[in-house]
Amino acid sequence: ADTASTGDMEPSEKCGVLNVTKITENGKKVRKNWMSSWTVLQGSTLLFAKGQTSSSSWFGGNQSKPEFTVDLRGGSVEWASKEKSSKKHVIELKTRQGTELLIQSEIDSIITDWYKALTEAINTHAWE
Ligand code: I3S
Repeated sequence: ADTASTGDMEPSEKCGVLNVTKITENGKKVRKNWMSSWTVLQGSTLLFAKGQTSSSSWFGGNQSKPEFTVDLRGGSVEWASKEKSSKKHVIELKTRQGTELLIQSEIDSIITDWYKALTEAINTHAWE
């Protein structure tokens, strides 16, 4: 039974390592390129830093340049269909600007938490 819920307060910032690929950019299909990325959700901004796997190096270190930033306002998230990826636990994120990303983790609980956090961020910042 799922009784031991820990998250009573949702933090405004969330970070962790996820697998990510763009599939569409400005409305045009692009070739998949899955990569492991240090991922930060801060307010309505989702930020990916390619190849970063530790928070300490990302914030303080030499390769601190964000690789890619997504504006979540007006975007949407849903679980990706099997046609979008053969991988398990894949989120499809669409932005208002016409960029589509797939976000994945092998770990069920991690991707479920991200799904909740992204949905919440989109809902919270929808009308800004
Ligand atoms: O949707 P696709 O084209 O089947 O995606 C797969 C390919 O991008 C593949 O790379 P290349 O065909 O460019 O070598 C990737 O290695 C796969 O991971 C992609 O599919 P999944 O189902 O893993 O998202």
